[in-house]
Amino acid sequence: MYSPQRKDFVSLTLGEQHSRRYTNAKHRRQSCWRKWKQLSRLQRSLILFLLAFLFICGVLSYPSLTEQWRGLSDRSLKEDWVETDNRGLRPIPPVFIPKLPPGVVPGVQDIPSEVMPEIQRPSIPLLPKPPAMRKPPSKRGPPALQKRGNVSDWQLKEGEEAMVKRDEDGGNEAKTVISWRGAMIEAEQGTELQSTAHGKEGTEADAEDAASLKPVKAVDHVEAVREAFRHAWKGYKAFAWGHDELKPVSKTHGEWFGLGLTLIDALDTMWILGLKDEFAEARKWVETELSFSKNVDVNLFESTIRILGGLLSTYHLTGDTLFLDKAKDIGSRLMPAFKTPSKIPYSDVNIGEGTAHPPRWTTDSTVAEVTSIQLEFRELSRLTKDPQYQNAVEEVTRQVHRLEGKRDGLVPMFINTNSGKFTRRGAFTLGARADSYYEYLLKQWLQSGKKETELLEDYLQAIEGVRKNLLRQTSPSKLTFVGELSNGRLNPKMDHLVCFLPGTLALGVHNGLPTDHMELALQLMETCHQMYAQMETGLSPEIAHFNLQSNNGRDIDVKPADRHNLLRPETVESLFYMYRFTKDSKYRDWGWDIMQSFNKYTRVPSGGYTSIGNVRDPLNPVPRDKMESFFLGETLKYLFLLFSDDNELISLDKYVFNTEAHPLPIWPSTS
Ligand code: DMJ
Repeated sequence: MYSPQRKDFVSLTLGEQHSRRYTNAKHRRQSCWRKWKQLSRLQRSLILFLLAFLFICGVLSYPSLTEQWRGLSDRSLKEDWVETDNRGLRPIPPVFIPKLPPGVVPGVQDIPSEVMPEIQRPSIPLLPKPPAMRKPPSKRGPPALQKRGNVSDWQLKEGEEAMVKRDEDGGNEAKTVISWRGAMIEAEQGTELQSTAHGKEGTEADAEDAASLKPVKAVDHVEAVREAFRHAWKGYKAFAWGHDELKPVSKTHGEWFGLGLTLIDALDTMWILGLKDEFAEARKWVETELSFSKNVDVNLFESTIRILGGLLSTYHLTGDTLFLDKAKDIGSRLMPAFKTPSKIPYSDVNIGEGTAHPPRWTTDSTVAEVTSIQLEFRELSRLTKDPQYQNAVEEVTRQVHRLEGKRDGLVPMFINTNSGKFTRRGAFTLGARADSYYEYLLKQWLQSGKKETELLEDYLQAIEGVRKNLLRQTSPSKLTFVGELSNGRLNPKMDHLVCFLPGTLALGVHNGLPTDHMELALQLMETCHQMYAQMETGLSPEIAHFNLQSNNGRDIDVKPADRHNLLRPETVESLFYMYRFTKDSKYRDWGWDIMQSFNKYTRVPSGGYTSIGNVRDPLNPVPRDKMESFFLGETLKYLFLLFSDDNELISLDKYVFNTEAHPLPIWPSTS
């Protein structure tokens, strides 16, 4: 019953619609034709003439029109590129852009702060137009195997650091090109064969800088380190003088404790490098400006190893009592940290108020932190003849020595300041939070003349604990590494921090410990070297993951979150020890490769060196705009000592380096 009706209804409706449309169109065509016919001959001729004229004009102007259209679409593409690849940063409106000298590519640091609105002051420079580019060459494998200078192959022009931002896993497909004026990217910017001056900003300072970057002979590596120090110091002096850290890309400073951390950390380095003028200026600042009478929270460990350690070592090297007085001042101000129920110190001290406290979220302290302040406080007691410092830190050593919860001499990472016991047991590492516990067992034993056998026993047991629980070899190349243990399961990852271990092991062997420690040191040194050599920038990541599967090709893998490099010293520190003890020149070669990579990927033209965010991308290493104080305190010092032929320069039979590379004397046997 219903079907025929529905069918009729539908076909009727469609027919109506179709016929109406058809009729209308036909009707319109008919009325146009009728109107045309109604026009006079003259009118029709005029219209035809006009149409013909318009057609000819159109044909003649076509090329220039298309040119404009092409220009328009190119511009919008470029604008899109700036929007998307600027990581959310908008281009500076033209009204804010000051006139720059010809040839200067504007970057963020070129824009005076008074005309730069806050919102437009990013830590990464603003991106100028993309250059025409060729597809970049594939860069895989150790830098030594790569053709040097291939950044320049497709660089736009001198003065512009053109880079291709590649996909996260290091693939080499070109996505975007960015021009970056942060850390140094110029081809062959290394100190070895420095043939071109950067000097892009055309300033006097840059001209000076270019002069200081004259070519150096490959053998003259100590001079190259001095030059690197001067360059870093130039940035610190210009933009961060008296502050904790230089932010070299944004040309400003960062504050941690507000105590001139970089300056103090660098004092003995300047002395060792023979940089007298720089040292004299810094000394003046310590004399006239440095005050610890400040209402400020400082971290006990960091201020002990960097400030107390730096002042004590500078006192020893120079004999200048100014530094001893300052050391006494900061040392006594740190003592409230030990006033805890267990005598295991709190992590933080207010050096102005004389109060101390743990972090807000826990009453735990870090094991490495409470066990790596002993060299400094013991030395302070020896110099001042006041036993309170030594007593406080040795109480911590005694407690940790007899504490339950170790695994074959390996310590957990946390200790509670109320109970004095290890907490969060079950995780064991030679990396962050435990590293310098092991280092200071050996070094305290050396400091006091190899008499404290309990320290030695703890050290030897811990190394056996490492062998038994943490040591593995990678596939396919059999690189030895120290993994981490978490509730009985081995995690095949190693912090760059662990690279202190080859040097410490070698130091032990030099002082009569088992020779198989040296075998382990040699193997671990090779692994730490590979952590640099296998990265595209020649710089190590913060953390490396190692391959244990026999079917997989790469020994070392780096997770995206671990790709940064903070200019850390541990590998060059170990290279220094290994070279001193073996005289094998390969350690110098490895150190030199690292030095060149620092110059190539982390050097900032206006002064200073910066941490970077991605060691796997030489085309965009991502400057993090921070020069850690240990770059001057440790990294450059160890590099200098590695290249120096003078074995008596900080003799390892007379000095023991604290964990921030500040040499403290080995006590004479009578003291
Ligand atoms: C330095 O402060 C010290 O070397 C410390 O022992 C570990 N961390 C940094 C360097 O990486």
